[in-house]
Amino acid sequence: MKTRAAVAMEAGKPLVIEEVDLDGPKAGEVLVEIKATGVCHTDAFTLSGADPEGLFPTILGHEGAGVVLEVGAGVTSVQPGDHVIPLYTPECRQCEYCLSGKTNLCQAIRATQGKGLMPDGTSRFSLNGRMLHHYMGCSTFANHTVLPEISLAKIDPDAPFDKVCYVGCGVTTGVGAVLYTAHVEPGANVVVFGLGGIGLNVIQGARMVGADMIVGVDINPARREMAARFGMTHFVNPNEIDGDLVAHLVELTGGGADYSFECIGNVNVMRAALECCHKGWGVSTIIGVAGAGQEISTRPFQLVTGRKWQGTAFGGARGRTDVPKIVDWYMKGRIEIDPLITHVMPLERINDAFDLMHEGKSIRSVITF
Ligand code: NAD
Ligand code: AHE
Ligand code: ZN
Repeated sequence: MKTRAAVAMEAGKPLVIEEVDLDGPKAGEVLVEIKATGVCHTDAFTLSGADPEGLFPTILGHEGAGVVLEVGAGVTSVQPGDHVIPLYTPECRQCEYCLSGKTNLCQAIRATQGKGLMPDGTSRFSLNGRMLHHYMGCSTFANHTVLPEISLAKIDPDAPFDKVCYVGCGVTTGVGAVLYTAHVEPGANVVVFGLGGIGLNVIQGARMVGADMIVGVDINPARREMAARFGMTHFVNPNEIDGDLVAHLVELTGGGADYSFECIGNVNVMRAALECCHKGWGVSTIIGVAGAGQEISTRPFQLVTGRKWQGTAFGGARGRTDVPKIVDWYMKGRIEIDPLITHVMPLERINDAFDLMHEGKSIRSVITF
């Protein structure tokens, strides 16, 4: 079939809207009509050329929601008409990783996914006879896409696509990092670096579990109002304080953060996020994705004296199990999504969504088909 897609022909260039060719689902695969997709900073990161796994030409996008149109042979867990969220972290429930109960990082199809291919090693997308790569196993910047069955979470059919697409990455990553990775407890002091599409969801996760002090750190003063609405109790703009940021945060939190989260992808900020943690027990969680060749560093003494450094992908959420629950939390009003979606636009304007992100004017832009 033909479908409309925003194609990334090469790194650093605007996306191009094209009628692309899409082959139907093979065994174990599912054809999904994408109804809406968010634009995450990770899409911009890969488009920039900084992603070691970035492959071109490709159809980016990994934060979508849509409807199952057709299933391939052997597919049993979804059927045409089901409403679904594509999962860049699948959940096969059979691999060593899934069965460990220790991680959400299902590895069943990770190798081919990282090569921009379906599990059989081929692509379903092409343009004028030239193969287009899939992206993060999702490619939601296309009106139709094909995914493995294990990469789909079936959700409440009443959930609005243009809101819950955000559960496909940002909401789950932020809220999940608090709940499933850091296990923040009531009364804890939390410091969140970067108050964008991910950090604001960390803030609402921290509020949800009953954190006491929730400190937000951002160089964009415009983030303050939204963060306060989502539960931030104190705002710190690194450009507006006297002296050292880490010392300022340690003093503000009365000895250091119980939990900190880096939601930017800046390795210098990652160090500050670790070092502002409380001696003896503070835990810092890296969410931000840093470019090729970048490395983190600190004095090992920071760890010797009891701080812990960890990271999280997709908030530690097990996609097929946890994503439907997070959609239900939204439907019951336990989490908010609507105010974070600051811009909605058609596919033809997708490059504006990237511009708004880079200019710090949007929190989440959503593309509707
Ligand atoms: P975003 O652009 O919406 O937000 C980034 C925020 O960081 C902005 O508010 C910006 O003003 C702020 N910022 C930039 N430099 C700063 C600095 N030096 N100090 C303080 N604040 C600063 O991006 P996003 O969509 O929220 O994504 C954030 C990061 O998380 C990206 O690196 C993205 O790739 C990554 N990410 C990771 C996962 C995961 O599973 N680990 C999932 C989604 C996104
Ligand atoms: N491909 C990059 C890393 C990108 C990355 O870390 N991706 C996160 C999700 S970001 C979503 O917005 C992730 O899930 N990582 C785990 C994984 O298996 O990819 C690189 O550095 O090579
Ligand atoms: Zn993302």
